[in-house]
Amino acid sequence: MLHLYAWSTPNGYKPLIMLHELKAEFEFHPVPLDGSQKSPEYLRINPNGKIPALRVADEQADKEFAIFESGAILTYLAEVHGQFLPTDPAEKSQVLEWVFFQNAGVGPMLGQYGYFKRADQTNPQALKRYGDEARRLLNVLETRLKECSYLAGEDYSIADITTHPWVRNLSYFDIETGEYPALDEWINRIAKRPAVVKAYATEF
Ligand SMILES: N[C@@H](CCC(=O)N[C@@H](CS)C(=O)NCC(=O)O)C(=O)O
Repeated sequence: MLHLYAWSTPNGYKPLIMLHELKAEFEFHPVPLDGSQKSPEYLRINPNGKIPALRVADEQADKEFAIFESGAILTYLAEVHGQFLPTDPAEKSQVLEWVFFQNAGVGPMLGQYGYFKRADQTNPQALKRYGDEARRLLNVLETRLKECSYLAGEDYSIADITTHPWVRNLSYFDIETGEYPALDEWINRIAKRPAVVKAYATEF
C-alpha cells in the first residue's frame, strides 16, 4: 500500500499527478502547512519537514520505508511501474536532466520569486535577482519546447510531471504566458490529461 503525504502546492501536486497517471491505489494523507509538516510524527516520515512524502508499506515482503524529495518519489514510482522513465541509461539521463533542472532550478527560483513578489515586498534586490533568474529558466524551457513535444523529447515523462505544477500559473508571478508561446502550448496540453485534471481537482 502506498501512502501519500501532500498538500495543495506545486510540489504536492507532482506525486498526485504521477499516482493518477499510473492509476495506482494509494491512501492520501493531507498535511496542511500550518506546522503539521514539522510535527514529530511527520518528521519520522520526512526528516526535512516538508511535503511531499511517500510511505511504502509492503505487507507481503514485511517491508516499510518512506521517501522524501519529490524527484526521488517520482523516480521510485516510475521505476516500479516501468512508466514515464526509460531504463536505457542514455535515454534515462535525458529525462533526469530535466527532473534535476526543475528540482534544483525552476522550483527554488520561482518559489523565491513568488515569496518576494507576494509575501515580502520590502526587498527589491531579491525580487530582481529571483525574477531575472526565473525568467531565464522559463526561457530555457521555452527553447526546449520549441524543439520537441515534451521536455525529454517526444515522450511524456516524469520531467513533464515535475515541471507542470510549477509553471501552470505564471500569472501568479505577473508573467504573461504570451512571452513563452511554446511553453504556454505545453502547459495547456498537459493540463488536459485526465490524470492531471484529476490531481488538480483534489480536495484538501
Ligand atoms: N525539494 C523538495 C521541496 C519540498 C517543498 O519545498 N515543499 C514545500 C511545499 S511546496 C513545503 O513543504 N513547505 C513547508 C515548509 O517549508 O515548512 C521536494 O521537491 O520535495
